[in-house]
Amino acid sequence: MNKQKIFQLITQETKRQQNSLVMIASENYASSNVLKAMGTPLSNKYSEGYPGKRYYTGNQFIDEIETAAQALALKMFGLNDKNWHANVQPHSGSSANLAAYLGLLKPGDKILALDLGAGGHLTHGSPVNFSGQLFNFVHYSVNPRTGKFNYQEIARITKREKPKMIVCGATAYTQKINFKKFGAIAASVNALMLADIAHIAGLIIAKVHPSPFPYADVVTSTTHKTLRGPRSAFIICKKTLAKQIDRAIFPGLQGGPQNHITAAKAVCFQEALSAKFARDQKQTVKNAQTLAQTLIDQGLKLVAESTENHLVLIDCQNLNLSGKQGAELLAEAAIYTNANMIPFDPATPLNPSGIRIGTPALTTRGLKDKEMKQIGQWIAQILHNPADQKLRQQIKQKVFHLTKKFPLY
Ligand code: DSN
Repeated sequence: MNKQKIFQLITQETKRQQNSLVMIASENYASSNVLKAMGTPLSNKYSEGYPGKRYYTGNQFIDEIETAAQALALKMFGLNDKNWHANVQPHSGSSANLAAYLGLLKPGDKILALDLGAGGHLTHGSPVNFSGQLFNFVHYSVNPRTGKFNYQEIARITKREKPKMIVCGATAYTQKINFKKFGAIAASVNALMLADIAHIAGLIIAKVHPSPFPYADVVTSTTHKTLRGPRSAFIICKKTLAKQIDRAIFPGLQGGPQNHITAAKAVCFQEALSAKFARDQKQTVKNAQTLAQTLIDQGLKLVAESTENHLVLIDCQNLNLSGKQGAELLAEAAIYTNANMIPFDPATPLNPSGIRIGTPALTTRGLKDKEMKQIGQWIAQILHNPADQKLRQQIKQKVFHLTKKFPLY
């Protein structure tokens, strides 16, 4: 395939994003300035090490950029650099989590985390992931009746298992996480607490979700979900753990940092301090709640029957289709979501019973309650009428008209 074809495909993908409803809960649109920072000659530079301690010369400007990104990372969460430390070099949420485990624990140590099927992440101890292969993970789940955390039960499991670390954070949990309670549970057995806030970082910064600070010892996050930055990650830890975390990232897991991405993170962190960002995060939750209510009104069943954050999880078990079939039908109408496990799912991860739907990307584009109601009705119509291909084509046309009103870039 030649270069021209690659650029053609980039244009086609950009158009797909423009002409469709991006409702994958972990996706968002980075700003033009974030994209601009990524496409710069900073990508050419090697900078193994940390600001002021590099293995290559010529890093005077890179040092300034990385130091600014570290300071902004702390500022977003209202933290000072006397007690807290930011490492902005992790390439992904997965490497951030692995660095936290490898930096603070020994292979084989016991870690308590949320079960993948109940909304946890692969790096929270799945047996097919390095986390599950290197560490002794035990899991908590949600209450089967409510779909929500039962903190007393988590405390009971903690007392029984005595883990060295507790991980709180999720990829498909629709309720607020009580980090204060998790902190007390971890302290009761002297365990470290890791908060993986990849999905909810933006909501926390805007104060529409409780903060994991000061309860967590270490916090990991991606930068491209509600936070709306480049595809990457960061770690914030207590200052006392800084050396262990820094060493785990470099030279432990990674080589040279991606300096163009570090610059894009600094731009994104600056944007996250704006009043507009905070307004958008509030609207993201409001949009998810409007969407949830519309879906319920249209006869669909939601896990936990509500949402308190940016996503809803449809339980397809009473419909005549699996979550995967449902997500594929929605995609035919240019509504992009993903099939997802629901708690205690009797189906398999490849063909699970749930559909996860998020509002961050559409909120960034400016869609509000009125549009959410309309989209909720389209989603319900499609899921209630899986045999009606004409309906999906009609809705696709309507989606196209709607998206034209909310241009990208
Ligand atoms: N893939 C991300 C998500 O969709 O939640 C988590 O890594």
